[in-house]
Amino acid sequence: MNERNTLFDIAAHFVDANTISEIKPLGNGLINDTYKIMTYGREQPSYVLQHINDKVFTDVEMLQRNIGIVTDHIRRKYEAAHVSDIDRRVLHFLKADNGKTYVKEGEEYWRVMDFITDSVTQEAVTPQSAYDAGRSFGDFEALLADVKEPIGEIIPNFHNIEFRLKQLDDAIHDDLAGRMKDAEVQDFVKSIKEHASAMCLGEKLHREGLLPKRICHCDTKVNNMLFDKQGNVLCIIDLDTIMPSFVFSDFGDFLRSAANTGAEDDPDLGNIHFNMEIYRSFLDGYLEGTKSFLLPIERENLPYAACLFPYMQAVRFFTDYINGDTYYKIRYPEHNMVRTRAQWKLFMEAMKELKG
Ligand code: GN1
Ligand code: MG
Repeated sequence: MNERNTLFDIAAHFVDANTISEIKPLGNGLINDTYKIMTYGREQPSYVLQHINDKVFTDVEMLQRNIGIVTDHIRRKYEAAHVSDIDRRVLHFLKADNGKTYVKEGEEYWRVMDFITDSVTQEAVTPQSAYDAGRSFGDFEALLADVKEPIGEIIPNFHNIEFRLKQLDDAIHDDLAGRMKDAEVQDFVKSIKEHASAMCLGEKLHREGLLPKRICHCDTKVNNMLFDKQGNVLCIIDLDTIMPSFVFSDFGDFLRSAANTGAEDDPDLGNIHFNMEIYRSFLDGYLEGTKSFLLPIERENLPYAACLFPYMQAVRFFTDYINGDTYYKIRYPEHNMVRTRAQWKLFMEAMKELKG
């Protein structure tokens, strides 16, 4: 069977196949493969078909249940508040002929959602869009503050820095790729350890009962928001990593990409600084969005969160480097080491601005 037929057959579990004119690739995500479903008589896509990466998201049933709980909850609140244009403000996943929001074909999992009309994504962050992002991710958490159903931890310990440091220790011990003899690697181990105890503050506060977990997005990037043609935020997308976490996840991880003046894997460390204008705009929007629930302990530690995420990402890239590059896709042999250096530089810059 060719790919066209396969995709049509899969889509047919969700929509009337006679209405479909074409199915074409959409976007460039690294985790899931995404397609747009075109139907007769419409210029814009009608639906989005997605292949779910079940190597990363091993419990697809939990994944789709989490997303269903969250999107239903937001929709109900919008309806109660008579928000206009709800179908463009919250994702909607279609039920397949098996009654679920996903199907399993062979060994592969698939899902379909409505395409949000007249929407665009943005890649660059301006102070205005940083404010809007802070407001939108803050609003998103506020909307989910009273979800009653349990949301599963879809990737256990995803943003637990103590766990990530333990993974690093294991990698150092196993030295699977023989990379531990390198002097730079040894230096990084030392530098990471020097900051470990300060960076584990969140986990410590949680154990002491002072810091709650809340339902967070856990992949806050500017390209995980849809905007209308006028540049207003419509909707938060990429809901796969929604799970209980500290609010630090959504705050810190957004700034890790948005406030970096260089690239995540910039080989030229001179490009990498921490942009305080973006930080302040995002902070303003986030505090506005979360004012109904954010505790003082959370608010006071937002600068810590902005330092924690480059640190955690450096630890994760570095661990993968020592393990011989098994998790992140790399484009060249030293890529994970280049990423480690770049995230470490960003960590140092954030520390200088926020803790210095
Ligand atoms: C992965 O593929 P992407 O960019 O959505 C990773 C994030 C990292 C990011 C670093 C499930 O996200 O946690 O911050 O790479 N997602 C997962 O670029 O591990
Ligand atoms: Mg993602």
